Amino acid sequence: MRVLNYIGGKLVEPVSKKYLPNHQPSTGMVYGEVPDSNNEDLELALISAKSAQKDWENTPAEQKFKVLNAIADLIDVHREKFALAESKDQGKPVWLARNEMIRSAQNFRFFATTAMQFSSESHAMENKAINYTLRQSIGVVGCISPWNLPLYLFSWKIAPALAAGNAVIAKPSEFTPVTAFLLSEICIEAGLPAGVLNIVHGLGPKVGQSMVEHPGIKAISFTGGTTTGKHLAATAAPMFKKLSLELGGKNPNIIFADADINKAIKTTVNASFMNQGEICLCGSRLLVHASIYEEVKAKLVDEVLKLKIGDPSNDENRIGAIVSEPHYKKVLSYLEIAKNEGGVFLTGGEAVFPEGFEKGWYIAPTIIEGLPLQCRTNQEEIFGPVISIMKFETDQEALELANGTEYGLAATVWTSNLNRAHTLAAALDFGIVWVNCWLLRDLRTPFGGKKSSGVGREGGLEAMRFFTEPKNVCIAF
Ligand code: TXE
Repeated sequence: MRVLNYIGGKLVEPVSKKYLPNHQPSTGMVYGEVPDSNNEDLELALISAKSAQKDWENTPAEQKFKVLNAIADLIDVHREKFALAESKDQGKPVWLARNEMIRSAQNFRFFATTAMQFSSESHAMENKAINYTLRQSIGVVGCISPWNLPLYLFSWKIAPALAAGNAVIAKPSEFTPVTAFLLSEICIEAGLPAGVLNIVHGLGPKVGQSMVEHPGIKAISFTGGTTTGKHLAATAAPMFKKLSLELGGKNPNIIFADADINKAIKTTVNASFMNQGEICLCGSRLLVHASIYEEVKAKLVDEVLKLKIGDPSNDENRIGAIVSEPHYKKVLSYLEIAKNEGGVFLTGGEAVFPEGFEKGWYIAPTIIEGLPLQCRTNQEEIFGPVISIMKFETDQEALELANGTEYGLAATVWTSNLNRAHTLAAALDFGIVWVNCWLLRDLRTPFGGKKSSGVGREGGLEAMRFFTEPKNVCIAF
């Protein structure tokens, strides 16, 4: 399949006519190509975005609602096609891709209604004056998204950016471009005005970097690795560009002795290994109270050994393929690091070669124990089907272990003690805390992390605030 750019309302080839190979992770084979866009493509996207932006900003909210809603409906109509494409492109099981397509449509639907509801504040000064805040569109904004939840995270950025009246230049990951391409076809069908959304495919360090450097793009919403995020921040800072960065995590999943252990284990299997562990919210450090450590360990190992790995199109498989060869090698290198650090492997620890898919990139779900907090396995984001399990004695120790990395994205706490839940929720140094659940998402809530997990928040009104500039108007009586 040949992916095309979406510029000025049309599907177009890159100016250079150069393409990059696109691989199917489950087989390791090249099955398509993606534009290797450069500055010329970006300039064309900018011209089209700039010429469309004011009209889009001034389009009545109800009309914006209708178009964004139509996009959502069309994703629903084509859900199976999208899910199959996402699974083929990313390596995730199709059953999981189906859920993500539902949520991608929900993102558009949610921000369609937000376009209708978004309002600003006014501040009256007794008898002197009234202030009101105009929330104006920024202009042309950039959205750069990763390969782990391709359409879901792409739509999570684009929908609010459009709802807030901006024109968007978006770059999906070069590893997983296909559903963004299918989305561009849908945008045409839904009647999104030409130029309002432009999708430019290509390499992060090339066309992605140009987007961040370009003074014509006034804000960048980025989800990806922390190293890339740091680089983006340094590039954008001299221009005082508005930035929202959703970066990596090393999330703790804490199980106390008073928890509903069976429920905690069931959810922990998902929290650890869903999407091959390639979700920034996955709990990669399992912290268990010493009194239940052996029980939790045994039950968890039991459950994880039941997880089937292989062909993502087979609904019986819970674990699919790792997204790309470089990432596969990176995860395997961390297994070596863990071995060298003295980690004991309770499950997995190696690549898997399912029958008929021997050239694909599969790694067995891996549980490691016996490593201290201060080691690379417990400090660095691996972003694969790998977790480390540690024990603690006191609440204070659990808190110190949980907070003891440079990351601060999400923490999960399993307890039936209300006091403990509230105390920890307040003390955990994370942007998101789940109590007795994981990945339970309400799209209205702020989403994002602290420390090296990023700056800014997405979700609900936070996203609308990011994609608008507040202007105070003070009118004296
Ligand atoms: O992501 P990159 P990579 C983590 C995970 C993973 C690591 C590296 O630990 O192993 O990051 O993954 C674009 N200017 N996460 O290197 O590079 C790129 O094209 C502008 C966590 O594959 O961050 C893609 O569209 N853009 C994460 C996007 O950035 C650039 C999800 C993300 O790619 C660019 C993915 C540049 N200089 C990886 N360089 C999460 N938080 O969910 C790259 N890009």
